[in-house]
Amino acid sequence: MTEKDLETVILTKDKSELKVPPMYKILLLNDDFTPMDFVVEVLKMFFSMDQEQAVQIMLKVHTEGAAVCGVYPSDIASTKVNQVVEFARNNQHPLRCVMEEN
Ligand code: TYC
Repeated sequence: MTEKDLETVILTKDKSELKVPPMYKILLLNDDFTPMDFVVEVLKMFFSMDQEQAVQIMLKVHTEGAAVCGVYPSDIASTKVNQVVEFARNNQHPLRCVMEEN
């Protein structure tokens, strides 16, 4: 048996590797111009909601000013925000979508 065989290898993880990644809420914000049906389609397309859920969240935004439509890690959240805003602008709607740390 060599000395190497007797060595005890201790694997440690850096503290940063153990932390859960920060999560971000995505919020839709109300405006006076984006059609309700368009917002419902956005919620179904980008946040995998069914018709009923999407209508509920859209109405919450419409009456309260904003609502959370999902919670994701940073890179997924920023990709979704960009996709939603690009889709809205391509359809000439001023819909606002933002992310904030949970
Ligand atoms: N307030 C808009 C209207 O009356 C509807 C709307 C809902 C707009 C949600 C944006 O994020 C929004 N047509």
